Amino acid sequence: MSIRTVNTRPFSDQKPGTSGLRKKVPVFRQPHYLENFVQSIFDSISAPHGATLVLGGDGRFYNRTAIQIILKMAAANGFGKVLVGRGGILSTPAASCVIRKHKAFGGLILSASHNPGGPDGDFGIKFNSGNGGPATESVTEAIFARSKIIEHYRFLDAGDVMLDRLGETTLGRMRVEVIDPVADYAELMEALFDFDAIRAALAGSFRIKFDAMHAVTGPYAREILVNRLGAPADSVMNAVPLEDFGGGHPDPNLTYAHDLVEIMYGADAPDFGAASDGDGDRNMILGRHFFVTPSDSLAVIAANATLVPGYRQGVAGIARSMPTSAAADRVAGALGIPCFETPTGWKFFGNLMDAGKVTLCGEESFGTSSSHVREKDGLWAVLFWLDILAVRKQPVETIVREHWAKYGRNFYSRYDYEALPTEAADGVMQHLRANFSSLTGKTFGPYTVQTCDDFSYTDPVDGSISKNQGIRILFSDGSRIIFRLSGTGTEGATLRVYLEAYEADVSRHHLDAQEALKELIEIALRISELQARTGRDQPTVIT
Ligand code: VG1
Ligand code: CO
Repeated sequence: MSIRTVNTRPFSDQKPGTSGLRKKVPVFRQPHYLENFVQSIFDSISAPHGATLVLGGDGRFYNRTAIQIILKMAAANGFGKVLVGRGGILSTPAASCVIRKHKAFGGLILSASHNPGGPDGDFGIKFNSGNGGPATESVTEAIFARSKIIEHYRFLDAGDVMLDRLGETTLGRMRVEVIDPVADYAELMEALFDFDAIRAALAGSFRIKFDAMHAVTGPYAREILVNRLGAPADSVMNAVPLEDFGGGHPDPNLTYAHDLVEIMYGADAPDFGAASDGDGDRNMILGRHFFVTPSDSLAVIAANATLVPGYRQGVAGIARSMPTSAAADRVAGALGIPCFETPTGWKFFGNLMDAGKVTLCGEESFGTSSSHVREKDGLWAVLFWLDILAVRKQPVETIVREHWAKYGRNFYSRYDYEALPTEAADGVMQHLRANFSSLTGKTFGPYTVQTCDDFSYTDPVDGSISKNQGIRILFSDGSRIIFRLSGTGTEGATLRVYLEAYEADVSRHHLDAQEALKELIEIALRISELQARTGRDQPTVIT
């Protein structure tokens, strides 16, 4: 076994996006491509000799190959130990949990989240720090800078590591421990939630359906919901993880989780339905014939947090990404706790949680979590809802309607225009940037523009500034239209339009969100000239 220094040439396209580096599998399979990026990470994070690394992914195509390459590179770069999930599997929240629990220096998570997988699908990789959270912007920028000038990487010539049996082996001087990917995570969940209460509910007439979408949460959901909480085995559907997610799009929303949606809107629907994404960090919550928007879910969780053992002492603060609706702000206001508004992406929540400023955080993109880890956490959100339901013993719909009656309803929707030509998407954003200042004071039907800006965030903990995080058009009644370019797509550009309208009047809470937001949608299209500039009449996905 010998360590080789391999000569290489940089690629120019390894800029990490919202959640690490995401590319098509054929891009990752180019000679030296993965190796260059991994070495750029190792060169940028100053891990001490002998440090421990956590490694795992969502099991998609190329996961196993990438794990073997990374193990050999970690050994050649002086790591002392790697904790790797059995079969190369770790959901994103479980990886965060393992990094924290075992006090690792950091971890590498292999995932392209909800993007489709397979030989022509997507793959991704990101580095998480010792707090269990995605690397901050300064670290990801250093990795990108390094990737542009890299000339060598280090590699240990050795045979592959057996990933399917638990236990310890060595690779050169480095120890490799294959761990149960579920155990640490399941133990943490038991510490936070009242498993007895949930078990009692499930032993009665309360029925649930969880859709793992053939992605990583299958084994986690089986262990927690079925083995530990006693739900019938068929409560978990599409539970076997597949390298291509069964050809599906493992994105838990009303469009892609259609199997579950049909069940939850059908005759004899269960009381509670939920789904998670490719890497297990997203969640969708459904009641019988009822959809809970992710923004409302965060607000309901915050308002009911003290019903749950792990949050009995209360919530220090809430953080939400800028495009997420202000429903959580109203709960924070009522509780007298701060609410922070951050740019999109989980990396911005880490500093706030490390500093003890927030307990709960969430994004409109089906992400919710707390300071128990430093990632969003799909099953955690499901268990939080199950615990609330077990205590309150009311249907999901009643809980949400009561919430709206008390705090008002934030109608919300997101329109995604995927795979646009980059110039067309950039053109819309440039047009908006050039013109938004002239909108102030203008009136469109019942809406008057109060201010417009390009969102900029100053981290309250380290003072770092993130600019150009999305165009905001803010109306005097609290309604908002936001335009933002996605940082996770792998094909052309994706333009997201976020729409929100606040409604205090209970007699209007029954309205359909699309109906309630109709005028705002028209205003958004008019202001942005989106249809003319992109040639698209309809969005690809509406959530
Ligand atoms: C999207 C979402 C964002 C989320 C990110 C990663 O980013 O909008 O809220 O944090 O995906 O989610 P973008 O830049 O495409 O809008 V996932 O489940 O990778 O882990
Ligand atoms: Co994800």
